[in-house]
Amino acid sequence: MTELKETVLYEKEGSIAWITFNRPEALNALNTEVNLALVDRLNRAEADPEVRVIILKGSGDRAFVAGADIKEMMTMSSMEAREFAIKAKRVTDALWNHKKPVIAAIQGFCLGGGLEYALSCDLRIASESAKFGLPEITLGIMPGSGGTQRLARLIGLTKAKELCLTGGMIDAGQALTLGILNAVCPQEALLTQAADLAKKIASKSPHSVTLIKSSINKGTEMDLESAALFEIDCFGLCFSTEEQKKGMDAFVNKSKKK
Ligand code: CO8
Repeated sequence: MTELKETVLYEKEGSIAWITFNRPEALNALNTEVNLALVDRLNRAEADPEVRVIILKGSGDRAFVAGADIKEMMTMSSMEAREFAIKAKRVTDALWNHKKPVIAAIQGFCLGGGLEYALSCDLRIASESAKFGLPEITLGIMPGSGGTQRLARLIGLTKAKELCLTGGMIDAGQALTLGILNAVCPQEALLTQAADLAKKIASKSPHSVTLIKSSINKGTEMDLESAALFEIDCFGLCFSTEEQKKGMDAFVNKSKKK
């Protein structure tokens, strides 16, 4: 249990939960222990009503995550590799379906499983030094944690295929242009910029935030008609909240005072 605590750190600062991959000696490579610990930390953030936004980052300044742990995967049988990827899917599901938005703050290498986890977050900010890629093909394997799916859905088939089939890396500027990133900033500003974004979101209605995330993530997986109806249900639900009453009351009463 002590081990689990060390490979993924959890710190709460006001409304922000900072979750940190903590294997800098292995460029924060994802092994089974990290995957289990990460789900544990995400569950903890979900259960804490004070936490409104999560920021995911890597320790050290060389990597967010340089991929799944190749040393652990090297001797896996086919069935073990499948099991490993199923455990990783629990992480991407936990990020994607989390009630609270998750921001990936990325410095250095963001490769393979690291990029796949970042793609399962809601927003991504990177330092100018960040490097992105899906190098699995150079190891004789392929992305197994949503890389061929989430990346293609996010940036389109053409560039997603290029990245998956060449295994090449792109820099932060290219990732921004492709729509993988929300913003790029100098390394020293990365955590402050991520925290500022988190605070901006944390100042908004938590129910609206959850419903918007859910409407976008679930709706974009449906046909347009079903998605529009799902959005309508989410919209209606907003009217059951205190924030709707307060928000509209503040607007109307302010207008009356003018
Ligand atoms: N796995 C295990 N160890 C790693 C990994 C990794 N992915 N990446 C780096 N390390 C270790 C190195 O072995 C080294 O350790 P040691 O000092 O004990 O030899 C240490 O980190 C530092 O790395 P380097 O010495 O290699 O540093 P360099 O600056 O020379 O190179 C690179 C940096 C280019 C990032 C290089 O380390 C590299 O190419 N790493 C591998 C990148 C890669 O191929 N990633 C994809 C892995 S496969 C994958 O992610 C599949 C996901 C499938 C779904 C499952 C998700 C959990």
